[in-house]
Amino acid sequence: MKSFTRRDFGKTVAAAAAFAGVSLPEIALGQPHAAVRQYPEGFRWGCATAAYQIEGGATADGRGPSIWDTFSHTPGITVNGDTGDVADDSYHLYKEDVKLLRNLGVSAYRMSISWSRVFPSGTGQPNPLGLDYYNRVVDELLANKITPYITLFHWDLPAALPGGWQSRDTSKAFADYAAYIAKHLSDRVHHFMTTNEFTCFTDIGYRDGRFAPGLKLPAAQANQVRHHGILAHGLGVQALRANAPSTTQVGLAENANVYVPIMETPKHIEAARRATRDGNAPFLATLMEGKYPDSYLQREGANAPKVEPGDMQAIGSKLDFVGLNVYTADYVSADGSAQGYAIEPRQTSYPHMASPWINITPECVYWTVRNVCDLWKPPAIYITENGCSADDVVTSANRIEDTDRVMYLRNHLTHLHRATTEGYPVKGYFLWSLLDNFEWCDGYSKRFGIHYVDFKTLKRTPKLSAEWYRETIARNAVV
Ligand code: PNW
Repeated sequence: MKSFTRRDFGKTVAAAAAFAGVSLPEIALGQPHAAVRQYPEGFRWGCATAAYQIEGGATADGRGPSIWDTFSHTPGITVNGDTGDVADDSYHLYKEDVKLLRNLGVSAYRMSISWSRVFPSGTGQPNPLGLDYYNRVVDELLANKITPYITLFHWDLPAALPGGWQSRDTSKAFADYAAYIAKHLSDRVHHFMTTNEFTCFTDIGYRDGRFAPGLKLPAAQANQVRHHGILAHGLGVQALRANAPSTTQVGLAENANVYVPIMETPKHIEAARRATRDGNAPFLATLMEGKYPDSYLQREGANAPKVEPGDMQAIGSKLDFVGLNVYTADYVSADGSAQGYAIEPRQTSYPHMASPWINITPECVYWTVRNVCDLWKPPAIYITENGCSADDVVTSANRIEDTDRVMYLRNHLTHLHRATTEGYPVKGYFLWSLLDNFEWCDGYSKRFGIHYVDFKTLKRTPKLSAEWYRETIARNAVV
């Protein structure tokens, strides 16, 4: 029997409409309705990765160890004892990865530099072979008309730096490293991000002990680690500005906690705004306001960080853009309390992606932009990461039909589209991630890529989500 097609359906609908004497809008007859979610001209579509998660080549050409090398090699830390020793071997296969980017049609690529590849001891003598690798990657991207966006620090702190982020000297070493990169790459790279996700390399690494270096410091010391993290960012901004052309765009990538009002009414919107300032007090709020919010200092009391003259001026350095990494959110409501909001409890039935922490909250991309813009009015915003893990299966036809990832992406880009129509200065979107990679403590057990990687052969295969993203980029609209 002949199957009933979409065209047949269109005819049936048209016939029914004609019978009823109504005229149908074009949309009902199978016209591409994506046009209603058209992104602004010049919107930048990209993919994101990070050095330790994709490069491998852990000891190649003089690279020094980072705290993630040490941590992942510690027995019992990562799933299956996985390490980033080989990862996707992008250190050797980078040309193949740039081809993947070109086939997607992206105009931008967010990548990070392994600090200990360039400065094996974190400071002092640079390793020219390490820098050469990034010269090759940047040149390959530019030859393919892809704009590089470079993150200077995505958690892989050189292991040789005494005391790591417990030491102020590390913030200064970061500034020297930033100056060196600016001197050598800013002729071709015009967008830099200082650090990636403060809470992950400070709190989770030094207070909770779940990420490298795996410490569980008491509050006063943990707050000082936070301070050194944001100080590194500030000194890094100054170093980039002093050593790169004045047109260079400087920002950061921050996983600001996101708060979505339970209903779009004035009182709940105000609750979400207040929660955004409180929930990001030690990091984004401090950077954007150039001082620690009073409420944060009061809350921390004697455990508040020690601040030296000049610190806050560096930390409050003006940014050209704020990059937001966003995966999920909390719902908040106005509750009449002094703080003005309550965070809604999460039911056990709330849906999530393969990583249990990615509760599916597609409104997060819209509200993170709106809350951040309403509070601090940055000149430009990028979504520097958005994406999800999924339990990908390779079919006998060698296809990966990751419809759940497509569902996640389509919904998030639909909500982000709204922010662009309301005039928020969203300039681009970087999908996490270009390819499956070393997902920190989850090792290779959680796949975030839109390209499947067979970790035995390192073969890359586009998933359905890669086809979907290519179509989205080609139309500059959600499809
Ligand atoms: C981000 N959490 O990290 C990182 O920037 C990426 O390196 C990482 O691969 C990606 O998100 C996916 O996880 C996070 O547990 C890791 O809340 C974990 C959390 C948040 C962000």
